[in-house]
Amino acid sequence: TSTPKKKRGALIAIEGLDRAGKSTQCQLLMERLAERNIPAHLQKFPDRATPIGKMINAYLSTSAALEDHTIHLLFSANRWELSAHILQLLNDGVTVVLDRYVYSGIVFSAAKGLSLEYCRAPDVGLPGADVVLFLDLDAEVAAQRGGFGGERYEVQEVQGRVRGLFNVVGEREGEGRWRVVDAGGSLEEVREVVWGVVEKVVEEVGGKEVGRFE
Ligand code: ADP
Ligand code: FDM
Ligand code: MG
Repeated sequence: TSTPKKKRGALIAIEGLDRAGKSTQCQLLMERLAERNIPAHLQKFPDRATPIGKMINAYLSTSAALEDHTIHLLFSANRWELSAHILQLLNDGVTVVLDRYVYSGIVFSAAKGLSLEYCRAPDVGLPGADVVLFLDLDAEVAAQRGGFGGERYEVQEVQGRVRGLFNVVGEREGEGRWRVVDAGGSLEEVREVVWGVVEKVVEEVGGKEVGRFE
């Protein structure tokens, strides 16, 4: 007799506008997963620690200028360079929580005028998120959460276009995968909505293979 196959981990993407509470909710989710003894790993994108990530950081902090396609491909390359590690974790039964993923990659570049079709192409084939929690927040409420930090896309005009594009991208993903979460509630309210979704997904992915972004 063979030992039962170990359940794989879930790939959970947290997306949303600036200051929607993504990083806060990722942290709260990691705590909840630990409480439930569910092994989990947090991966932030961009990962600014790698050599490619350092180039991205220079671009975002506006100390370097890069042509639009060039920086788009670097963001995607930053995901690809970590993809084997993410797959390994998932197959080892570790749930991976992503603070931004391909969806941010698509919409921020598309907001500059690159086509959606072009923007999604380099990410096709990456490990596919089992669920995307889109933290949706009114721009005015976001503005009340503190001023912009001065990074490249932290201007109202870009954020407005990005919000519309996130909705277009979400429609393509469909309601099964793309879950819109009202991010205007308290930390605890948002946390409980997020957990309600994640708990089920972690339970359900067990037997399924990791998908691919397409
Ligand atoms: P993001 O990673 O999406 O940019 P953060 O998690 O860094 O957002 O949160 C941005 C700011 O808003 C932080 O000061 C954080 O404490 C605050 N914040 C996060 N979630 C909420 C919430 N539900 N209600 C009020 N303030 C929040
Ligand atoms: N961003 C992030 C992109 O333009 N493309 C991407 O692929 C990713 C992952 O980088 F302005 C943008 C979105 C945001 C910035 O900010 C990252 P944070 O505060 O590190 O999430
Ligand atoms: Mg953040």
